[in-house]
Amino acid sequence: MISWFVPQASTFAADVDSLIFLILVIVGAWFLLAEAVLFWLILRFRKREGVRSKYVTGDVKSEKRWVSYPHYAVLVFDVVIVVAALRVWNDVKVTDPVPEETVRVVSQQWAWTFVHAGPDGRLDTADDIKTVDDLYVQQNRTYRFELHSKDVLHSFSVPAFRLKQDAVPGRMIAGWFKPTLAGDFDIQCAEICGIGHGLMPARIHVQTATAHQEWLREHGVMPALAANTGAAGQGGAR
Ligand SMILES: [Cu+2]
Repeated sequence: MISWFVPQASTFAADVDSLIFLILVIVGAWFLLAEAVLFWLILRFRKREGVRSKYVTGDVKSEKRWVSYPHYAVLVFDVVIVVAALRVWNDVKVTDPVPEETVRVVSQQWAWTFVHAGPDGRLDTADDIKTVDDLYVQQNRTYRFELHSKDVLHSFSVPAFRLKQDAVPGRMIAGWFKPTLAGDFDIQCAEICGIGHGLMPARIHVQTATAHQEWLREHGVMPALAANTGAAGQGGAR
């Protein structure tokens, strides 16, 4: 249902959506039932001529059941939600797949800098490609990201991937994603980070293998050339 509004563009997007849908169904069903009972009671026991209201203390067992039985049912459904949530958590946060490439994501007030590994596939080498506010990745490739912040708390959020990770100054936080859908998707900061917080949108460009190779050829500096010219990852890649 969420995919009507935001496409599912990563391997775990559908799992996150299913979890949210499960919670919606369980919580929604209980909400509707509770409201129906509430309104039925209001109408059934409304004010009537000659009928005095009763003071119910709720300490009789037959009355307490109205609280305890629904409570037990809520606990059972809580367990269902926790088990489903832990399965998704385990897949997304605990068992990281082996990455095919690593990108560095650096947040600051108020922009995103991305460091691509370049043609050699390794970070911190002469052929790294730096871009600002545009992240280029290849479809169906597993990426590890290393998230940093230069100043305050930010949050790296890619709604189409169902991915959100806080960036904490002084720490490197790693995560992963595998884009499944080619296209351009929003990146937004999801943590209030100052007056320009709303002004730090970025884009992630998920490219097909051919298009991504083309992009690398256009922007990547071959290591040998970079060593000669000292042009390591300099500009031109926006
Ligand atoms: Cu921010």
